[in-house]
Amino acid sequence: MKKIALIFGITGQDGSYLARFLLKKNYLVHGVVRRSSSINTKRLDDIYEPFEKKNRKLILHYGDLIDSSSVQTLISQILPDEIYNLAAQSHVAVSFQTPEYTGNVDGLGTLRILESIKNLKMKKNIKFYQAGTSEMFGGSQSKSQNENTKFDPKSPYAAGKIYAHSITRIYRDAYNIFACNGILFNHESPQRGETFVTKKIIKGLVNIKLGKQKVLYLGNLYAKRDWGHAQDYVEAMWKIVNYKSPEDFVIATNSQKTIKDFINIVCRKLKIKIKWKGKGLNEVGYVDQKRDIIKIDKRYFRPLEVKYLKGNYSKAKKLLKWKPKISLTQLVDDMIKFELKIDDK
Ligand code: NAP
Ligand code: F7E
Repeated sequence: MKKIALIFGITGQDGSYLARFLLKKNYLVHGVVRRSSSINTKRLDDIYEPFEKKNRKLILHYGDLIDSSSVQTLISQILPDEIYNLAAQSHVAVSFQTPEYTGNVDGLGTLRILESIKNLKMKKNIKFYQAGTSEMFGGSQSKSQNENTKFDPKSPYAAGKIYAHSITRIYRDAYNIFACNGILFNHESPQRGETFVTKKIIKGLVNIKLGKQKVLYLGNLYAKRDWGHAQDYVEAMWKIVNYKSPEDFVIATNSQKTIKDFINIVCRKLKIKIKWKGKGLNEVGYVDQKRDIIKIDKRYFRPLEVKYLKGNYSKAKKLLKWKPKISLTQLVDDMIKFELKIDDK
């Protein structure tokens, strides 16, 4: 019999990759879509199946993590084998502007799903995956972070995710639910949201290369991140849910770069000969002696910054036999190709 998966957050970057991954594994995939005034299923266009089609393999439903009635109704009607909670207000900077909403979706949203799973336990043992984040380590001073590293959140987003992480462990222990946390470090792809820094840099520099944009404005260039590819990371989610026992896993690449390193890699790929001068808010990236193409805008700094993240995925490597397959330079190539193709249309 086909396994049934339910994905909250199917319209996002990871949701769109996970849906494809599970369809390839012959799952029947249900996904929850938030009502929006404009179409928000763009990332699913090529796998979308119209309502009238018989034996659909991908079925979309309206729902919202802040509406417990829709969460309960969907879970009890679908009775999935596996639930992946990827839904979140996922932008760290925006979480400072919408802290209460972020806590409601990212923290309490997880509780709403777990309550439904608990209440249905007599009917079905539903497995649960919670999308945790390296942001929970925030101000960690450790050289690298693993499952035993102490949390030190630096944003309302990270605080909401720590609530979700903790409540997932509590429901696992208290009610014997197969509930697991992935603690994923940054992962990107052509489908990355346009306000995250990798996509913003690649889109901006491609536009500058094509003469469509003059300057790209950014914030802190010196934060260090551990960047992987979303395609690799959704495979890890599935492996976590299908491991013999419910556990928590760090998923990362074990390497890190600054934002400025990332810009330099993209410039090399695009054959933009960037040079740097100045410091702090006056730092600029320039070409042709004096044409500034990167400038700093203090609007993009956060009230608190997470300066240093570098994962250690040893546990996932040992127990799940998982490791990242796509390198950072391949990721950059993939993202650049996507931007150039879009521009051709
Ligand atoms: P994303 O592209 O921002 O997608 C978030 C998804 O959540 C979208 O489908 C969004 O719907 C949905 N959503 C937002 N609020 C909702 C609500 N109230 N009810 C139901 N759905 C809602 O994020 P992502 O990069 O794919 O990340 C997936 C998950 O992993 C998120 O939980 C994120 O916090 C976490 N995470 C991401 C990373 C990373 O580097 N990408 C790393 C660690 C953890 P719309 O399309 O309508 O906005
Ligand atoms: O920022 C700096 C910024 O917004 C990365 C989410 O998926 O990964 C993501 O969170 C760094 C930060 O990602 C700009 O200050 C400089 O230090 O791409 P980002 P994030 O905050 O790391 C984690 C793991 C998640 O869980 C989140 O959901 O880049 N930065 N200049 C900038 N960042 C942005 N967005 N825009 C700038 O102009």
